[in-house]
Amino acid sequence: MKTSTKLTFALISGLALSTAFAQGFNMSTAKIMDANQDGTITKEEYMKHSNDMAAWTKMDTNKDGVLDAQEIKVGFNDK
Ligand SMILES: [Ca+2]
Ligand SMILES: [Ca+2]
Repeated sequence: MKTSTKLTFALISGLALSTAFAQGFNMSTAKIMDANQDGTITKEEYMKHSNDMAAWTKMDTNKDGVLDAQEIKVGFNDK
């Protein structure tokens, strides 16, 4: 019980941190950034709307140079 509470707290802290990095980003932003609407955001698509590469690096968790659906979901923190 204690461990899972700790884990939940860590997850929430992690989310809060990523929100701070990607401030103002949400799923609408993601849809606008995804210029060719293939469900992923390439670095080129991203850079047309933001030069916050620290946020990019944080969101591209598998470091393949593309934000896939899962990374977008986490990074853009839809609410
Ligand atoms: Ca795209
Ligand atoms: Ca990626």
